[in-house]
Amino acid sequence: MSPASVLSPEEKEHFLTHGWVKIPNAFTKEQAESITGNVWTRLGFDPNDKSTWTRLRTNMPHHNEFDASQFAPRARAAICELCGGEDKITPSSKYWKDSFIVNLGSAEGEGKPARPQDLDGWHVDGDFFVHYLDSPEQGLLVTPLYTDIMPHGGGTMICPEAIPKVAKHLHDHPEGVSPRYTPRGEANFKQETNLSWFNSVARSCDNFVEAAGNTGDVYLLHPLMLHSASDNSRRNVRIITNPPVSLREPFNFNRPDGNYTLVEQVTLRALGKDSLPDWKPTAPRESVVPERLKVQMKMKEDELRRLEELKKTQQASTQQISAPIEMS
Ligand SMILES: O=C(O)CCC(=O)C(=O)O
Ligand SMILES: [Fe+2]
Repeated sequence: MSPASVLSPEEKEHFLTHGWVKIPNAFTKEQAESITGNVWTRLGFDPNDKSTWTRLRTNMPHHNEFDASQFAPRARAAICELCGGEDKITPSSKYWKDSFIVNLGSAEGEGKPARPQDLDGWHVDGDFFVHYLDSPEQGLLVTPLYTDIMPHGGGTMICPEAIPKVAKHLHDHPEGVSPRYTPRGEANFKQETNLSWFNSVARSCDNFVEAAGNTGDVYLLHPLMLHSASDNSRRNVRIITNPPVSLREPFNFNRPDGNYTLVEQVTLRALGKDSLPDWKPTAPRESVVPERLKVQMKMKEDELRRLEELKKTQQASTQQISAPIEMS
């Protein structure tokens, strides 16, 4: 028996039509703060002095992980439902991490939000594998909000209108494309330089949605959702993560019983097909080592040093307070 649906009929329809759905209040502000409490020490910035905010955006490494089914049970149940049940998802996908993606914006951009078409960070997630239409490595894109995000406050910009264009590219390239969508065999497949394919798709679109909301909201996005970091023109700290959901098996677009998962249904709709009996990858699945990992390893060393320094300062001040008063 399949478990009871956690998504309402309207939420399911919204996902099928737009490729995303927002689960409101999936965890509390207190829970968020219990995870983000040391973020400023980790960043090495002063929350009250913007001149110390020397990076617009930071994709941080992780120190801790926690069980999403306890932390945000409704979001976790919705993830399972969109992917066709818990048994379709790898066990490690249950764990969310404190690998924060912090958007602080820039002094020049304060009060001046950019047009979505002018953003230059458009991409589809999955910098660690060669992409095929049925790739299991990225089954869904998940975005929990760890701070309130107002419009123009640095919410991830998403482009539901691009899903058919992204799906067609993958359908037309069964030989696989690089993480930046260069087809295998073309120059730059191995040595990629920029996000030009994605950025030009975004420039051809008119409809964009900002993933704004309240602390504890969780956005669930189709894995082929084109998205970009946006300008945080308000400069209130914006913290999210993108916990990956990977599948045990590739997506299946040829189910004789027609029992497609909701994510598979979105892909098929985007291609204007009921099924894809003849489509299959024509080259092996392959992993890619992203540059991001090297950057994050160095960042983690720096974060650990700052956390250690803070601990020592706190210990020293506790000792001072509890030291006996010396009488002369
Ligand atoms: O910072 C954001 O809003 C988006 C980040 C993102 O898409 C990524 O790191 O892959
Ligand atoms: Fe992303």
